[in-house]
Amino acid sequence: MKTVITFGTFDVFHVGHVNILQRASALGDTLIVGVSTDELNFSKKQRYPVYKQRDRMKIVNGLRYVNYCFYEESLEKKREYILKYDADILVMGDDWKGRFDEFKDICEVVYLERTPSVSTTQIIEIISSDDD
Ligand code: C2G
Repeated sequence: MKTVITFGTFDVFHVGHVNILQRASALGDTLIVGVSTDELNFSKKQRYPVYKQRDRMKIVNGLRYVNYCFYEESLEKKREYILKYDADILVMGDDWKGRFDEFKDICEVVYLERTPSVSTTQIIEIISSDDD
């Protein structure tokens, strides 16, 4: 039995998010997802997500590919989370390529190709430009 773990904000949930979760789940038997907290996001991007963490978690948790979700409270805790959930494979989109190679001593690290032409930032820009 293989456990896969992945992390993300999953704000303004879109097809790129579904694709990576679907492909991550296909690599193992159980998919565990760390959903970034609102505070973690603020510290990373200097803005709060559009959707609050509770709603982002509910959306991700509602997908049939996802077995379990938890809040990712700090980027520095990745090793702790991987060990806690006994993950065999860490999956991230290739925008993070190389950034998590340090965990290769405790699990397999796989970077999957991002879905082209869709991003939360781009959706926010389209919606806000419609308001003008
Ligand atoms: N993603 C993708 N294709 C897109 C957009 C996103 O494959 N068009 C992937 C990203 O590569 C990531 C996941 O979807 O693996 C979640 O993306 P984000 O919500 O943007 O996550 P991010 O803010 O990068 O948070 O600890 C790491 C962070 O929590 C990751």
